[in-house]
Amino acid sequence: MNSNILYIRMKLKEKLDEDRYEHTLGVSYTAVCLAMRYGEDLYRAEIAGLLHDCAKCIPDEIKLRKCRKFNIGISAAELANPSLLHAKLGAYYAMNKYGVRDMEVINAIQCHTTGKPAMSTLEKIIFIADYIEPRRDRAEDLPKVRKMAFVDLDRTVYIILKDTLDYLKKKGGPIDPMSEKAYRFYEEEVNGTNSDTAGQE
Ligand code: DGI
Ligand code: FE
Ligand code: FE
Repeated sequence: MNSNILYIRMKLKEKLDEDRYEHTLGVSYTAVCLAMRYGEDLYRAEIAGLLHDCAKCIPDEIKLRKCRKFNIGISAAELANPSLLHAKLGAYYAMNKYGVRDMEVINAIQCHTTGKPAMSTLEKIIFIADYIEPRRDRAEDLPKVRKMAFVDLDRTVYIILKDTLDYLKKKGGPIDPMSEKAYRFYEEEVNGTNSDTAGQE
């Protein structure tokens, strides 16, 4: 087995609580399965899945402090809900603490919580794997979404964004404008036409 993967797992076991570590393994293996289905590099998917939540268990106050220290921009939505910063801070740590040089992997970690318009295949895979991995039990429609993930990546991204925004609106929490942008993009992608990406996949 690749020593890099073993090293990353060992470090994550120290940094994450037990449930988060289990979730991390679930995302990693689910991402690998999706990579098999969609012809993406398996190693990249495994590494991105392992590291996507590497900054999740850092207390919010420290997340804010670290982001300021490392000059990571904090948006209004992130200031209102610093938990969102685990994605950007996680991307920073993946690069600077875990030695990841592959920008595709870094980008997939960075956008895994909100999504973004026109995601790459790897970015979509990590975004989806985070939602459907076996330990997840949050959403009611998981069986449908799990099946859909192996049929149509864009439609699955759209359903997840829609469900997440519906949930956040019901809950009354602040919504990151990037989630809204991503939703509008994939709504158009699935239900209409996006001229800049038409014909992809
Ligand atoms: O880190 P995980 O729990 O594995 O999953 P995640 O990174 O997708 O984070 C999930 C949380 O993020 C969930 O409670 C919904 C929330 N979230 C996603 N998009 C937004 C958001 N929260 C806010 N405030 N605004 C968003 O746009
Ligand atoms: Fe996360
Ligand atoms: Fe996660």
